[in-house]
Amino acid sequence: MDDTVQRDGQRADAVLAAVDPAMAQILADERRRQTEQINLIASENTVSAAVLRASGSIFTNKYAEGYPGRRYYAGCEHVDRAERLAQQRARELFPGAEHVNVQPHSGSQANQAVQLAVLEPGDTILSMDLSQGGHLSHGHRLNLAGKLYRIVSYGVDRETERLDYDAIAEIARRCRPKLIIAGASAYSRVIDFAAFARIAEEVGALLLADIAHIAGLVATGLHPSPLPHADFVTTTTHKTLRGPRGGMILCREKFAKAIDRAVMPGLQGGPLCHQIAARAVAFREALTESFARYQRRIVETAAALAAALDRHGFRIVSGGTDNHLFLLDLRPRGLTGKVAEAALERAGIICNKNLIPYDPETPFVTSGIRIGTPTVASRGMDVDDMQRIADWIATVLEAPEDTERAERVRAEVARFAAAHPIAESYLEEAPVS
Ligand code: DSN
Repeated sequence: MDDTVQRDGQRADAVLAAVDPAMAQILADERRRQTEQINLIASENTVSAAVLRASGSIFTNKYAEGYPGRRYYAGCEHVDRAERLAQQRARELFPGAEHVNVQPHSGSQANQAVQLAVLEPGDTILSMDLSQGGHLSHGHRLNLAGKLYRIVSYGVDRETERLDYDAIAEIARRCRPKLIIAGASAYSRVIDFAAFARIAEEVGALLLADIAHIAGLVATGLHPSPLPHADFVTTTTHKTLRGPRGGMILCREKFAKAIDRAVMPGLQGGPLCHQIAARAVAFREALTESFARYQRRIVETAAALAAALDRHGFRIVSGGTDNHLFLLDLRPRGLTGKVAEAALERAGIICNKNLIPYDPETPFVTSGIRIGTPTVASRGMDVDDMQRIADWIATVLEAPEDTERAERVRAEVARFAAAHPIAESYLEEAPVS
């Protein structure tokens, strides 16, 4: 990393420590936690110093309700440039996107905006059930979507634990949805967006593809793109895409006005200009060969970790993974996700308890854990390292209440993690654009 960047960072840390020592300590502790632990949360990642810098930039001072060239505030000339840059790079990353809105504060708000743009209260949404791998904002009963719309759910096949497109088509014919949502937070297999589009066309529904989890894979061709097929594509920018926290919508031109209105003033006021700037930086990084190599490493390490855990006798839901994540079914071990998550955390291995398909447990207990490799791949851990991580997981889950064992593993994990520092830069060569 450039010395100037390092000095700037140290100066900013010193200023924070002088103004607010309590918060400076909390941030230092969190930095140490992230450095010493192995993070297997499928939806998290570690951003570059450049993304972090833009995210914590002077744009946090600016109000910019509206869109580039059409703001409700003066002084927006530089915000306009930043937002246009983010839009232009998003179009390059996802060819075929006719319109881009980079303002949603989150993936949930991106999904809400699509719903607000094209649905009336009471309209029917067909989406994947949260308990089968879907997302809250696709229509959970306690989410706004579940309160405003009639939600009909699809899930995975009980035997294969994969999407069954004939079964989904049958449900669609019966419920005649106005919107079908394809996309998941805990599904380890390829999603056939073309099949979803055929179903949507047959029943006269619009199609929303939520690619929050797999956006990096889609951008680099490792997962089929929904773009020729879906009317709307939503994503977060902080998962496999490795940007700052936030959301984004891509859509057909004919929906551009409705989407922009739904985001602002429909759901939000001022955009988070600093996060839009950071998104632009992340998109620039994502347009490189090194990012494509990184995405390949995510997929390869996920497959290697699943295979190594399988060799330890764990049951992998659906038998494996095609993407960045997979679910372990802990019922054969007599464990719950809650117990496993806590035991692994004591050993410095961070993952989240997760419902598995047809789970008999509640969402707060669960029968599974979700494991993903975006962060470990960012830290340069490779396929060979996955055997070691699987061995640690197996050791801990053999005796989840054994705190001495957890302590021993924790020390080994911390040494290993420290040897794979969180990178300051991911650019191994010049961006392609
Ligand atoms: N909560 C996110 C996840 O962990 O998958 C989805 O928004």
